[in-house]
Amino acid sequence: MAKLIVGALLLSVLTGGVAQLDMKGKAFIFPQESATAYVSLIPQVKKSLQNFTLCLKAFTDLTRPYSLFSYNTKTRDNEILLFVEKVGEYMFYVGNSGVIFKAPLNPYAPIHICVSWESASGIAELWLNGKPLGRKGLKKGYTVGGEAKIIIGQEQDSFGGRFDIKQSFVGDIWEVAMWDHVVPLKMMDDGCRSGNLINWQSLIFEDNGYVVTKPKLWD
Ligand SMILES: *[C@@H]1O[C@H](CO)[C@@H](O)[C@H](O)[C@H]1NC(C)=O
Ligand SMILES: [Ca+2]
Repeated sequence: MAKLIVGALLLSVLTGGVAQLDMKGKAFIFPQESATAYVSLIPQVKKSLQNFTLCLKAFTDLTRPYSLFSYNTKTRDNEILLFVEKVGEYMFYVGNSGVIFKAPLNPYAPIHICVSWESASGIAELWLNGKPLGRKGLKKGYTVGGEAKIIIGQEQDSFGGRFDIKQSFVGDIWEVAMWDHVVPLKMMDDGCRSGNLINWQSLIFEDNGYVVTKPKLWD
């Protein structure tokens, strides 16, 4: 009985709207264009990063620019940002510098996107749907700050705010995972849920505005 109660407590709200949940099989839906709907993801460990890997799955039919993942620190905008400029053009920012990866056009299909970055070489590698889109270099020698606001659904132009409705995400996002090291993306076919910074199966988050959680529609 005691164990059951502790389990139930862990699954419920922790503090101030922050929840920790196993999101396996579920997705966040951002059902309407807005400048107010977003999910704030809280990492399992707060630390600065010399290397990282980030994966997520998403579906949208937007053709305008939108943000997939926005990580800002107090002092730097776009510390980590995954942004779609237009259909098939993925912008990846570290320390407010960006590189672009161009994908074969396949609009209106769900995507599985993974990106890694290594400070020592500055090499960023981006994979889409299990296929590499190449490697580019940025911010060699840089360290990503650890005191961050991590937001999906909106693009931050300040620390946790200044959203632009015209960069908001409309659609589904699921299986977000983040690691504090470079994970070989070749192996990322299905192991996309248990990052040591963001773990979809033990997700610490706070949703704001019109965000709905439902069973995922796609693998
Ligand atoms: C980052 O990766 C490099 C290898 O590219 C490694 O030498 C270094 O120790 C890593 N840094 C951290 C903080 O894990
Ligand atoms: Ca920004």
